Order: sequence, then structure tokens, then C-alpha cells
Amino acid sequence: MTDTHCPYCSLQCGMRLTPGPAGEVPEVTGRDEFPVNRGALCGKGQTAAALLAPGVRLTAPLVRDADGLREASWEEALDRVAGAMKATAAAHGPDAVGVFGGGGLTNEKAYLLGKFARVALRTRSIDYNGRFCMSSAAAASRAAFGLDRGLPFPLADVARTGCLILVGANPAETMPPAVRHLRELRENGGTLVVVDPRRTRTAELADLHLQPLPGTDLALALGLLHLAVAEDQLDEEFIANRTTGWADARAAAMAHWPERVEALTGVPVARLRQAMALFTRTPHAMVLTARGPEQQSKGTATVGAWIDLCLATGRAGRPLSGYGCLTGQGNGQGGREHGQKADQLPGYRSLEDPEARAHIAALWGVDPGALPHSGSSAYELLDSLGRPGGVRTLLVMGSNPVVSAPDAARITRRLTALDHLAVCDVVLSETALLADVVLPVTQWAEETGTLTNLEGRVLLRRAAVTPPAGVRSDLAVLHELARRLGHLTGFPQAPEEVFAELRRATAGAPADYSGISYDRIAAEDGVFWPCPSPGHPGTLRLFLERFAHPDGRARFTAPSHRPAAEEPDDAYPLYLTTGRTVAHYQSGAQTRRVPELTAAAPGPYVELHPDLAAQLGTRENELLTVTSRRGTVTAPARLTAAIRPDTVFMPFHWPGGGRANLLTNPALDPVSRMPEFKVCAVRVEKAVLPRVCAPAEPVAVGA
Ligand SMILES: Nc1nc2c(c(=O)[nH]1)N[C@H]1C(S)=C(S)[C@@H](COP(=O)(O)OP(=O)(O)OC[C@H]3O[C@@H](n4cnc5c(=O)[nH]c(N)nc54)[C@H](O)[C@@H]3O)O[C@H]1N2
Ligand SMILES: Nc1nc2c(c(=O)[nH]1)N[C@H]1C(S)=C(S)[C@@H](COP(=O)(O)OP(=O)(O)OC[C@H]3O[C@@H](n4cnc5c(=O)[nH]c(N)nc54)[C@H](O)[C@@H]3O)O[C@H]1N2
Ligand code: SF4
Ligand SMILES: [Mo]
Repeated sequence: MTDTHCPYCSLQCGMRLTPGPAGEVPEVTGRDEFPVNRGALCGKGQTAAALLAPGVRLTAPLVRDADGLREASWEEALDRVAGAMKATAAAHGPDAVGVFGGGGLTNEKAYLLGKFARVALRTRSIDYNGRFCMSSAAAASRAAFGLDRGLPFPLADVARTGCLILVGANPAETMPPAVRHLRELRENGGTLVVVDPRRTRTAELADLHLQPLPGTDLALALGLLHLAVAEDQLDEEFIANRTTGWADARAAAMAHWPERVEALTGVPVARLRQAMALFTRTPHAMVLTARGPEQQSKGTATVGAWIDLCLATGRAGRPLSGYGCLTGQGNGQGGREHGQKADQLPGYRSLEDPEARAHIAALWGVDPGALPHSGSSAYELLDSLGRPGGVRTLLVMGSNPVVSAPDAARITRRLTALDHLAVCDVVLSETALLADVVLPVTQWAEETGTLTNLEGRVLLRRAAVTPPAGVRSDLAVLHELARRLGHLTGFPQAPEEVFAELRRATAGAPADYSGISYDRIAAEDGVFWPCPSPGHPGTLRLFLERFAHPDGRARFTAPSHRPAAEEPDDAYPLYLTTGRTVAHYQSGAQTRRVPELTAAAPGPYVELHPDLAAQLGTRENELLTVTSRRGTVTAPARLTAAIRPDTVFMPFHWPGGGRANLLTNPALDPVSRMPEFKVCAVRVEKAVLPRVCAPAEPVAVGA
């Protein structure tokens, strides 16, 4: 039996793996002692062992020749990748070799990948899929508090606050075991407010559901702040003692009076007042955001406005109060701390800070001047592929952008324009299918490493099974590639050795892991960062005495509302928003290979209101085409009164012609460079079926 954690989301539910009979995958059970999930697992976690079966996962490297991908030896595959990296760098300079990482990678992998880019490749062209995930919340938290940790308190605190506003988060589908904390909140007398254009399973649990137009959360937050001023609900003492910048925030709020906010958001003034009453009725309250308000071209400003509301009412930096972001990927938190981001060095150090450069350069044994500077963000990096001055050889580790990137047809074209694409993956993802070389790597239960969950709790995922012959770890791949690029040392492949270096790299940094060890994590079932020494207990709650800016004060950011980058018009009269459904994870590369999950959710669909369906003359399951300025998709209709009649929703888990990201708008937030996955304008029509349809070829849905 091995205690470990789930391969998927940021809850990192504790699980126990019991070996199955010979030749079978282990049995997975939830671990009662782990405080985040207390034994519960969602369907994805329960079925995760299916990923370990030999037929599902890759077991040999693949290289492309004239006939397509064929099996190859590791030597040949690694030589091809390293050879391409050298050739590209020699012909086009080091920045023409790029790296694209993922928030599912362990801390050790994220750290070594960043080091590999900066030291072995000397490229500035590195970023990762976390840019598509929580970068707006991270940017806003850093601006307001001086530090970004998804939740500045343990998740269990949620059950003991007085009122929780969940903005654009659907944990009932995206983090099901977290729902018990929401239920407990209500059992304890607290209230839940949900802000979502859809009446989701999470909204069903709420005392109050606000159903704004997509892309209007910023106005909504300012409207609530306006009411806080108008109804004398400010915490003047907190504002005076613990913040700066209130005058500007007050002015921004005053420009967003309730009737104006009703006109912008569609949320009636009476509902705004109800929300404000619930939020200020109790001494403790929290606001948690997820991708709804964040994946907007004004996501950073939007989160800033919700934080301003918390600060003005004194609901931050105090026990059982505060703002937090529900980070998404398994290591969404740690993955954003250790240097796979374009502008970052390990421990949340900045690549542009001379002191940070000197510290890390000394550890890495290079001259600070030899460290590259910041590169461009994920979408910009992907959009540069194969273009003059752009990246020509790319290594992808832990992402499937063919399905998950915005304006995916464009990004797919860019990937095919590369001179060389190498993909490290566990399965043959849609991105791996385009690769010149596919390197099959070990996954969660086959390897050991640390991850940092949405609370900032550093966890140990332990190897529970022996990996199949033919696969190597991501760390071993980096080790081998670095060696071929002339770096015989500096790229260890043993996870604990990498972690030891990561500890030194983060010493004294904002995300300080130097007091954390594998033994300690095992003994304590997780350690919260910052943890600056082995004797330090770890930091469960941040900001209780002071915020992380040098003066200890939080900053109001005082944003103003602005429209989405693309609003509906005559040609594209509806809003499209996108997100998740409970059975599948992300691009679906993993979960579409699990029979139970595919049975539960076999393909893409378009959620629409019955009134809109009547207007279009369509019925349940009839094929629709959805068209935006980027492309057209075809998928069946799913009618539900839970969505606004002016908005349609698509989950993004499937490739092919039902791919939601063929439609999405890559407009970027100016600060976080987050694309606007949550808002674009579309036209919806009944699909015109081909008149003759050969019986052997039924119309493919999302094929
Ligand atoms: N089942 C499942 N669980 C997952 C994942 C998965 O793919 N599948 N992925 C994990 C990851 S990486 C992440 S980032 C998290 C994401 O977790 P969530 O953020 O909870 O998931 P989403 O479905 O992307 O978006 C949440 C809600 O935002 C709403 N929304 C859309 N537009 C707007 C808007 O303009 N304003 C507001 N307020 N709300 C809006 C949607 O209707 C949706 O219900 O989930 C994690 N858990
Ligand atoms: N329309 C729309 N698009 C979205 C979103 C949305 O809400 N709407 N959400 C965005 C968000 S929040 C996210 S996080 C992204 C995620 O989108 P992706 O980056 O595509 O994430 P995954 O599907 O998890 O892809 C991870 C890949 O890495 C592989 N993998 C898993 N573990 C490992 C490992 O340890 N090593 C290696 N080398 N590979 C591994 C998996 O098999 C899979 O192929 O999608 C974004 N795209
Ligand atoms: S909620 Fe997330 S971590 Fe927990 S079992 Fe489901 S996918 Fe795994
Ligand atoms: Mo995410």
C-alpha cells in the first residue's frame, strides 16, 4: 500500500494505492486522514489507475520519418531532439529554441525545466500552460498583497467563515470533494453567494446566485464596493492602518452606482443589495475566484476589484476572512513558483531582479550576465512558432495546446510550421501526434515528486508501481538532453536531489521551501510555504499581521470596468463561454482514455437556453454549428434553463470539429497575458447536414 495523491487537479486529494493482482492496475481509495478531501474522491480520481494500464500509455519513444511516427530507441530519439536544438540555436540563435511546460509537472520538474532553458539552452523562450490558468489572479494578488499564494489559508477555513462569495468557480464539478467544506459552511450558519452566468451545480448549493453577463464581473465587484460605501459598511480603521490607495478605489467605486451596474451586468439592484447584506452581515467573509472572472482580457483588473472589496470592508488579512484563488492544475501553485514562467526564477524570484539573478546564477555556477532575460507569454510564444524571429524548435512537457490553446486552429498551424517539435507525454496526445519526436515519460504513481496544492501545502506524491520498461522520467529526459548539449553536471535525475537544489534556490525568496524535506512532508502530510528553516512550522495563514509589501500594507488597485475584447453584434449576436464538465480533465488527453469517464461524457456539446433553442428551431441533441470570427464547430445541443438565454456554453475537453477552442478569442490581458477563454461573440445555427450520408459514415460528432 502506498499513500500518494491524485494525478489531476489542485485539490491533490490524498489517495491510497493497493497493488492489484499480477498484471492488473492497483486499487485506488481515498485517504480519510488527508484534511482536504477526507477520503472523498471524484470520478476522475477513482478511475485514475486506468492511466497506468499498458495499452493506454506510451511505452516506447516515437520518431517521425517519411511514413509518419515509428518506434525508436531512446538513444535515437534523444539524439534527434538534442541535434535539432543545437542546429536551430546555431542557425537562428538560442531564443529560436523554445520550451513549453505545464502546471501538472512536479516542483522538481518545473524547476529543472526552467534551469534547462536558462542554462542548457540559454533561451528566453520558455513559458507554460499556467498562463492560461491562474495568471490573472496571481498578478492581482501580487499587486495587492505583495505575494501570491492561491489560498492564503487552509481550505478547511472556508467552512468557518460567515459568508463566501464564489466568483466564476464551479467546484461541484471541478473539485467535487471541496463541496463538503461548502456544505459545512452552511451547516455552521454561514452563507454562500455564487456568481456565474450559469446556474451550475455549485450555484444550486448557494443562498444567492447572481447570474451576470459573461465578462462583467469587474463592474459587479465595483457595484458591491459602491454599496459598501453608500451603506456605510467600510472598515475605516482597517483601511487606515493596513492599506494604501483607498481614495482612488473609492472614486472608481463611486463611478459604478447600482443602476449602472445592473445595466452592465444584468444583475438586478435588489440582488446586489442582498449580496452586500450577506457579505457584511458577519464579521468574517471571503471571496474566492476561479477561471470565470480570471480568464478575461481584463482578468487582472477584475480580480483586483474583488480584492478592493475585501480590503475596504476589512475582510482580508484577518482570521477566517480574505481573498483567494482556486488554483486549478495538480501543481498549479508550485508550477508557477519555480521558474518555468517566462519572467521568473525559482521561489517567485524575478528574472529581471539583479539580486535574484546573482543568487541563482551563483547556485547554477554561471555568470549572472549569461542568464537570459524575460521571454514572451504562452500564447505569444505559441503564436511565434515557425515565424521569422520566432521559435523553430520546441520541447513541450506537460501540455496539449492543440486542444487547450485559444484560437486552436491557428496554434495548430503554428505547431506544424516548426522545424522540429518534441513532446514529452504519457499518452499520444493530439499535440504529440504532430511531433517529430515523442518521448514517453513516467507519470504520477510511477514516480516520486512534490506538488504544491491550492492552499500552498507542499505534498509528496510517491511512486506506488514500477513503470513499464521503455519509459523514462521527465527529469531523466532533461538530464540526457542537457548532457548532449554539453552539460555533464547540474541536471540530476533523482527527484530528491533536485528538490535539495530547489530548497537552496528558494532560500530567502518569497516562496521559500528551504525548511521543507521529503521526510518532513511525509511525517506532517504536507508543509505550507513559506517555510524558511527545518525548525519552522510552515505558514498556514498569510497576511494576518502584515501584507507582503515592504511597508506591510495592502494596495488598492482601483480598476474601472471595460467591455470584453469582443462583444456580440449583428453578425455574432450571442456570448460564448467555455469551461469544464465533471467527468473530463482539461484537454481530455488522459480522461478520454478512461472508459468510465468517456461513457459519462462521450463528446462535446453546446449548452443553450430553451428560449434560444426555440428561436433557432432546434431540439435536444440536434447538431448545431457555432461560429466565431476564428472558426466554426459542430456539436449537439443540450438544452438547459440554467444558462442565460443570451449565452451559450461549451466544455473544451475534446479535439476535432467540436473543439471549443476553434472559437475562443486570444485577446490577452495586458498584465497577466491571460487569453479571454471566457468571453467571445458567436452565431449559433442548426447544422446543415450533408444530403447524402453513406451508412458506414455517420456524421461524426466532434471527431
Ligand atoms: N472536472 C474537471 N475538474 C477540473 C479541471 C477539468 O478540466 N475538469 N481542471 C482543473 C483546472 S486546471 C482548473 S483551472 C479548474 C477550473 O475550475 P473552475 O474555474 O471552477 O472551472 P470552469 O468551468 O473553467 O469555470 C468556472 C465557471 O465560470 C463560469 N463563467 C464563465 N464565464 C464567466 C464570467 O464571465 N464570469 C463569471 N463569474 N463566471 C463565468 C462558467 O459558467 C463556469 O461554471 O478546474 C480544475 N478541476
Ligand atoms: N476554451 C477553454 N480553453 C482552456 C480553458 C478554458 O477554461 N476554456 N482552461 C485553460 C486552463 S485553466 C488550463 S490549465 C489549460 C490546460 O490545458 P493543457 O495544457 O492542454 O492541459 P492538459 O490537458 O492537462 O495537458 C497535459 C498533458 O500533459 C500530459 N502529462 C500529464 N502529466 C505529465 C507529466 O508528468 N509529464 C509530462 N511530460 N506530461 C504529462 C497529459 O497526458 C496531457 O497530454 O487549458 C486552458 N484552455
Ligand atoms: S477533485 Fe481533483 S484531486 Fe480530487 S480526486 Fe478529483 S481530480 Fe483528483
Ligand atoms: Mo487551469
